[in-house]
Amino acid sequence: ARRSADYQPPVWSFEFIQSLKTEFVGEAYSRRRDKLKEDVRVMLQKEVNDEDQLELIHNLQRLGLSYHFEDEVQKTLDSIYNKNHGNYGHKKDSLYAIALEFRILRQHGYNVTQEIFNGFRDESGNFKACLGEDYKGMLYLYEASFHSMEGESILDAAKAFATKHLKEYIKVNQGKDIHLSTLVSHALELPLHWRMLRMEARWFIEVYKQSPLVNPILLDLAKLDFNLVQATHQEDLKHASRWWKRTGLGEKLRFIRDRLVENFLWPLGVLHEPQYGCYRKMGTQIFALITTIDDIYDVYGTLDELELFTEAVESWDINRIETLPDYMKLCFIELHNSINQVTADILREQGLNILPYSKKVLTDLCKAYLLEAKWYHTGYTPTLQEYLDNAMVSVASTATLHYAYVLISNQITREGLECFEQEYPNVIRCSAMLLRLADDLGTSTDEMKRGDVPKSIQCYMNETGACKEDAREYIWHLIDITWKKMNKDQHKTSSLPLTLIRAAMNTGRMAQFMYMYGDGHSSQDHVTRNRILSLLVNPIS
Ligand code: F3P
Ligand code: MN
Ligand code: MN
Ligand code: MN
Ligand code: MN
Repeated sequence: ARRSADYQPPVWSFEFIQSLKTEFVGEAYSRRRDKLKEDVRVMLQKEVNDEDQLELIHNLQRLGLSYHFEDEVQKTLDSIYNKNHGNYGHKKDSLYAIALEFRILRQHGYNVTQEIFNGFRDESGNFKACLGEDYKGMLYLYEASFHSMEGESILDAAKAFATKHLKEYIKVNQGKDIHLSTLVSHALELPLHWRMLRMEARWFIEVYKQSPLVNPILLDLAKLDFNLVQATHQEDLKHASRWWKRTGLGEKLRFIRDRLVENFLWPLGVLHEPQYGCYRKMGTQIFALITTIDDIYDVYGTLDELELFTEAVESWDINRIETLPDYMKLCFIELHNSINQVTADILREQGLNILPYSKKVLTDLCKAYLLEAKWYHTGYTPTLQEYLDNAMVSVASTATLHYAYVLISNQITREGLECFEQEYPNVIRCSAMLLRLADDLGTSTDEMKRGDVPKSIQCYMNETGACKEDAREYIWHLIDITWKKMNKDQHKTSSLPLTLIRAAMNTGRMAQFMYMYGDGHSSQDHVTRNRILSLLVNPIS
């Protein structure tokens, strides 16, 4: 008997998606945006002290606008870094200002030491108790502490100290300063560094509107830009939805997750800027096909069928459809079609054949799926390490990032292509690990109910005898460590373009976003629905 996951039909119909439209298209709006951008550029030049400059850069980031000002921001940060580097001991700035400077500089790859916070610690090394009431300082110290690397004990202490005082603040001062309380609760739920950028921008624009210090020019630009970019996203989504409809996979394979819009959210979260439309359209195909194949391995397929599918992918021979059961044939052909199309585009444009690499990442993926299926069917529980070695491949981050790489690079190299095989560089490894750990936190309860291989939580419980709550806490601890490793290597992976490293980090953020309240990719609950409405349907007013 075949298993069933009882996935519900999609709530977003083809007709609804195709009917999406917005008034935010055309010359008049882009001219207005250009004018506002010019005003902000002048503002950036006019700010003279470091603190005000950094605060402006911080706001631009949170409002989703920094991509318009990359050169200006770089210049400003260069000058701040060159001026202050090495003299932190002499500066008498507030904790808030130091924490802000530290965070923004680290984010941009500058080498800033954790010792920058020494002035705020007493003789025994503890953060001075009197700082605990400086709530803005605590909030900024908290956010800064998530840019730490392994072994940075001052930052670990900073995180614990700030978290404690911010929790107290919420308990005692809730309601006194509504703006600050809102920011603090949001930060405690998930730090800025871990958040999905596009959703965060939408959220922050609403909060910024109510801010006592709102700058009307920034607010206008943020709203307009959000709406203009949303118009681009709607077109990308419509394009992807026409492809999905054409494949017929949603209608033919009733057991899969027919989740085109949710699959579109992944590439949207990975690279949302308007210029990556090509990646979003094609990337959605990859995410949707992978979700379909995952359901074949996890839910519907028998072990014998799964062996055949794995062999078909490895051979990349279209004639293999003869060996496959009917329900697999269409899926294999559509995988072939999409991958061959990407391959042809790149061969035409760059004269490079990526097929051997594509075949390899897909074969690795299917083999990882197959191993999980074997473990499930034999009732085997691996150790956590054994599970993770395979599960970081089966979560498909390496496969989707391979496609991100080939779809965004105009200079693909063999060295770059090799990053998605076996010896993954750290940023790729960490990205996969974040996706796997967050996915397990959000999906394993349902997976265990329907029958699936033990996931990280179950493996850990089995191995250590821990209870479920402790196991989940341990997984959060692994997420924390993984981010520290990511922070360390984010500026040191030279064979990959910076955009791809951003994509890897954003994949981690996207995972934490998708699985924050359960299985946001599959369940179609009100959380995901509302997010889709905010990101893709309703403009900001
Ligand atoms: C593989 C899946 C996902 C993981 C996320 C990856 C994407 C969207 C390509 C959606 F389809 O979820 P799932 O929980 O079933 O993955 P798993 O590896 O646990 O079966
Ligand atoms: Mn699955
Ligand atoms: Mn799976
Ligand atoms: Mn499985
Ligand atoms: Mn899962």
